[in-house]
Amino acid sequence: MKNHVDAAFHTRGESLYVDDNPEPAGMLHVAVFGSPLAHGTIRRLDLSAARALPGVVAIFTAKDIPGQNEVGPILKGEVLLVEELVEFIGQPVAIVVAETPEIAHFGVDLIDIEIDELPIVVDPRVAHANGNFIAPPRTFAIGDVDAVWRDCDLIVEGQCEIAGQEHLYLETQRARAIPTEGDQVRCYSSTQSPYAVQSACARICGVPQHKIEIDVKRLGGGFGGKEDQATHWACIVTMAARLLRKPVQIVLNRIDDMQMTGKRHPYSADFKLGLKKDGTIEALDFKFYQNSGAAADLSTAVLERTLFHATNTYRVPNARIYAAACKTNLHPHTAFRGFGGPQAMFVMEAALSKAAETMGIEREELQYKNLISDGDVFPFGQVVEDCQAKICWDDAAETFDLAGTRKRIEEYNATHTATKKGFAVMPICFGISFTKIHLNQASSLVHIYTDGSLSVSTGGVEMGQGVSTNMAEIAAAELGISRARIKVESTNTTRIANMSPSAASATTDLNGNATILATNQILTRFRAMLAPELGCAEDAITFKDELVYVDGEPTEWSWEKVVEHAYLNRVALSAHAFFATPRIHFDSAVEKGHPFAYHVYGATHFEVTVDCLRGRYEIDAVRMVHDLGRQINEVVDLGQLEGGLAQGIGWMTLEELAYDEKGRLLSKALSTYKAPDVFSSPKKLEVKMRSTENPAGPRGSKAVGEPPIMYGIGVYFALRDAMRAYTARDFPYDAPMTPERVLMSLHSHFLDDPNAARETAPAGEVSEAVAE
Ligand code: MTE
Ligand code: LUZ
Ligand code: MOS
Repeated sequence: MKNHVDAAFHTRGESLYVDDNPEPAGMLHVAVFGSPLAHGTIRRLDLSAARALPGVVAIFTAKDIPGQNEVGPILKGEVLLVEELVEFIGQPVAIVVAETPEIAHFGVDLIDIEIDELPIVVDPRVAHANGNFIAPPRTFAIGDVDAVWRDCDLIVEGQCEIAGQEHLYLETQRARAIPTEGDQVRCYSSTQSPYAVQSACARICGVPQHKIEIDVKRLGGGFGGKEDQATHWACIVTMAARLLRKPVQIVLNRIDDMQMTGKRHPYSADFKLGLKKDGTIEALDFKFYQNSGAAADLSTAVLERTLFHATNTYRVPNARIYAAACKTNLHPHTAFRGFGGPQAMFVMEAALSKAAETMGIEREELQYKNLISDGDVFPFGQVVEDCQAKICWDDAAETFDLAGTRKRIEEYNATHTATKKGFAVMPICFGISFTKIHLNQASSLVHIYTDGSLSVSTGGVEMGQGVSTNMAEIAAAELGISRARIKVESTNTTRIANMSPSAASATTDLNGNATILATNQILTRFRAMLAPELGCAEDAITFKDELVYVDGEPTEWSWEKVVEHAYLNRVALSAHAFFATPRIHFDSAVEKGHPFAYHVYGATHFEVTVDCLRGRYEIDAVRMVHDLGRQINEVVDLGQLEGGLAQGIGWMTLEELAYDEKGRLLSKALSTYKAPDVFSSPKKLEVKMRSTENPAGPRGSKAVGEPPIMYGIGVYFALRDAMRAYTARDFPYDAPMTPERVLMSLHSHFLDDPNAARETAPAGEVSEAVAE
């Protein structure tokens, strides 16, 4: 197996990030003054004390913006710096530029503000009742929901509260801007979206886009948090660099980063699910209340993916899915791995769970019975093709002995009263393609130098997910040469124009396909050049193992000889190519279409043990079968599967964003926000990577970035399964299932009725749990 191309640099600490390059002379530093209140109008802003601080070079507010004060990625109306109205705590109001970061932060502390407070809304249902939307709500529908309820043998209803999630990229938001000639600026940004940064910087500075160059070598993690929300910081330093004619850098500290930037959207949801006696799903009616935060950001696109994934991997002939982006006074929530899909799938799994509990059967019986297959239709009109849902489920059931596991757990639970084991299967089905159709485009620029080494530039941003490794693998395989010959360049707006964000798990698909087109242009030229030399037809020539083959027979033409020959004969050694995903379309007037190039599938088993007296639990085992198409690099894929799983488990079990009613984030440091670590990882992890051919992916591969996070939902239902083995009580479908929530779910009724405790927890059980 071959490593990630950055592996050696990373392990030696030699990888360079934005602020690791040597500081340009005279570089200045920025700290941001954010609103102390969540909603109100600024009455007075006093910058005089900060201005007087030695070492403070300038303070800028909205008035100083040379161009337009506008950074909205989809909908307009999102300001970079507050003009009068503040809408969330931490919203940037003024920027202090100083000789050192410390002085800049001192300067921020000296700013005085008075705000006339307005009513603060933090609950999406309240915003919904007030009609406070980011955009008009949307509904996806199929069949006739209202007509079929009467045919259902069982109808279950419920409500879910699903928490958000902090991205917690190791590298906080940062950018460095360097003025070049005239009013031009080069900006190094930790962004997933160099073109979004370029266009926003140009708008803020009031200059044409070609005056702004954005360069991105790599990110210390993005996870969606830098798909759009890296833009603001890059704009701030680019504007300051242009105004002051000096290099300017910003590096957010962790607390500012957590307070000022948005997270995974919390959702509140209502579900109603109708089934036949045999467990077949007849109908569902879901309502999603997305907590969008104070600005649109990407919320409408995230909401769209919630609508697309509400039925997860199940056949639902009659469905009505309503979703509203509700405006609240929290930081604008944004892209996060899965992009609204995970929240939707959680609700579907909760509805199935409630149905199974009501019917007195295992959840997996209902799941399996309703898995989609070829020819079924998603509520948005796309017909299921090349379906791997049952294949993955059956593979996991057999490989990991589903029946045996259930039996083992039943036996354990029959002989233990205070600790209980639980089990759940989490099947996933995730659509690949940006749901905004126009974003499904990419380009690639390939240069071959005369020594046979290559430089590959694409719009793909390396954020740890391995896109540079994949680009190198793809180019090497297409040209039939060693990966060692290839260098994948930084992502730069002067080499690749108008690139889409590196997101939607589609980066390798889009940029890999563009790279294949570029390398094929070069190979076509080589064939035309070599055919007369070799006295053969062009299509008899192939390239493999750094050699030219004719009709499958090796020749004496090595890669280096071909390249040198091309150069001397004035054959172009560079190519630029463009790729646009074929076939996809969507009509939002009727909410139907074929938005996804294909789907990714898998099924994962979770086995947990819960200490039902203390609320603590352990994840005994996670066993995954995941569908990857023809793999490009197994190490990269495994890293994505394990990393996504861990992140999903964290979201569902530990990570709790606490806000007060004033919209203040209480958990804004790693001392109060618990992230998953080696202790919360499953004690046993088995991963089976399924390799099949995917005609829609580059070299037959499938995207892998986001889907595995959704497996994490399984741990929630495994915990619930264990808790239900302890008590037949019902408890809400709210996430995350922290140990505290386990404890309170099992025992909080004792607070109302202390006698209940004695009835349900005999002395013997207590000593058993304490002994363990
Ligand atoms: N893996 C690492 N190590 N770091 C990241 O920031 N982001 C995730 C996923 N895996 C991320 C990651 C998200 S949100 C997405 S959309 C994809 O990677 C983006 O990359 P891809 O399109 O190449 O899969
Ligand atoms: N970003 C985006 C995404 O702009 N559109 C999408 O469909 C998407 N999907 C997943 C993650 N990011
Ligand atoms: Mo990922 S949420 O598409 O950056």
